Amino acid sequence: MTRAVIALGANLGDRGSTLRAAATAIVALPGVGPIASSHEVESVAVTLDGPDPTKPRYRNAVVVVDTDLEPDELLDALHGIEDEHGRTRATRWGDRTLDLDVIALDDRRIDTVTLTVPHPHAHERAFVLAPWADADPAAVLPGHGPVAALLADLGDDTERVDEPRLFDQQAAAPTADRAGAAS
Ligand code: A4P
Ligand code: MG
Repeated sequence: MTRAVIALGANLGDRGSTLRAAATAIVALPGVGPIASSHEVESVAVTLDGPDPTKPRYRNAVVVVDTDLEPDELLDALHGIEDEHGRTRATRWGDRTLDLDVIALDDRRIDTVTLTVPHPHAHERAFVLAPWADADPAAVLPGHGPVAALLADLGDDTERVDEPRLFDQQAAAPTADRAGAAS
């Protein structure tokens, strides 16, 4: 069983509904079970040229799940959910209805043509770190350290959206629970 951290993002369409539907679809995948989820945050679109206030703003969120899928199976399943929400891939870091990124898989390091884990930009993105720390305050980004400390150093430029978490919290302290279970 692997604990997987998945970041959700959208800046086209009904972003909140899409993130909620995607979170529901992720935990409904065979071999995937819910652990925790964040509230949504909003932030300016980051493009390959930097932050761009003329682009539609993003909604982002994070879900934490347990899975017995292999990493490439999980990625394929996430691409399937993106496709169901009309995702197109015209421009790298371009506008999108739904983006699902694998942020971490336990403390595994993966670097293949199709999958890099931990996600190479996670440590420098408040729109990933803020919802991750919200879902799991004790989370640690492998190779970088505690997520809450990374966010404090970086500065949080996201705005919390006044809506419930993507799904009900299953465990109060996802990381602490796991540490306890392992000892
Ligand atoms: N891939 C490799 N590693 C991973 C991983 N850990 N998770 C490969 C998911 N995919 C991974 O992704 C391209 C390929 O990356 C996939 O086919 C997969 O095999 P893509 O989703 O088609 O393209 P992309 O998302 O445009 O590129 P990339 O480099 O994944 O961009 P990011 O990192 O997803 O950034 N601004 C705000 N405010 N909020 C955002 O959420 N997101 C992006 C996209 C840019 N700006 C943003 C946001
Ligand atoms: Mg992506």
